[in-house]
Amino acid sequence: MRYDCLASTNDLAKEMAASGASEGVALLAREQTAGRGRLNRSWSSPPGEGLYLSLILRPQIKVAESTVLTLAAAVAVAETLTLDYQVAADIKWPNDILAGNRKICGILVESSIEQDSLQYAVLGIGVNLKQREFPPEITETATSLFLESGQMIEPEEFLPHLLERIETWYRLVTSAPAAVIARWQALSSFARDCQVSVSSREGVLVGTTRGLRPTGALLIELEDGQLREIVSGEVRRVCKG
Ligand code: BT5
Repeated sequence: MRYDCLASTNDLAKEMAASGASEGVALLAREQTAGRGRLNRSWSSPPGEGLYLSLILRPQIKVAESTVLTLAAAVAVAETLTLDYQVAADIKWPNDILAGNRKICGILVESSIEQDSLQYAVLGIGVNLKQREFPPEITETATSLFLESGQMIEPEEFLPHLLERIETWYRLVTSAPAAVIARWQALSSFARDCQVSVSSREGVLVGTTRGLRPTGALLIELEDGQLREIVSGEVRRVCKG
């Protein structure tokens, strides 16, 4: 379903999912006036410049496995950029796609939980495609497909490539989650031996990444050798690992 302007494709997708919309419904907006990131941060969504997509999914997975869904989406976006558009993409745990060390895509998975399982998940993906410049607060940290490669790609042109790769990786979330984890680790320079700081509600941890757990949690080895599993938080590279 295509819309000219929505507040947030994720908001409408959640409403539709809650009223019974079936798996696979895709919402695309040319512009978002209240595009969202995690923790209600905003997602800059100027008209026609980026892809603003939400997919309604009904995966048969436990709540504890839902991080793998985010990782699968990140793999799909990174492969689309790298293999279909020759833009070297990196993945920062769990949900940022970077190009040239700047953010080119953000992913926001929002789920509705019933007992211990997911009733539905809305997979929201924002990809910067045609931007030549960004609002002041993100000029230093954001980039677009155009800025990285000189290619002016329309959202409608990018969409089928992305959907095909999402389909492939989404199937594996339930049938072979280990394959998703392995591919994510192969595509991310943050997966192993990378010195990072992780900020979360519990404070800031500094350590070295030691790969992902089967649930998608990030393993960090602290300076005293202790291993910690990170299930949510903001990861920053401390220096090149
Ligand atoms: C994300 O959150 O990266 C998830 C973004 C998901 C956006 C999609 S668009 C379709 C769907 N509908 C929605 O309403 N949302 C989804 P987070 O990790 O919290 O990062 C947010 C931060 O990224 C902001 O605080 C800014 O610093 C930065 N940012 C905002 N807009 C950006 C952009 N267009 N490009 C790069 N960085 C951006």
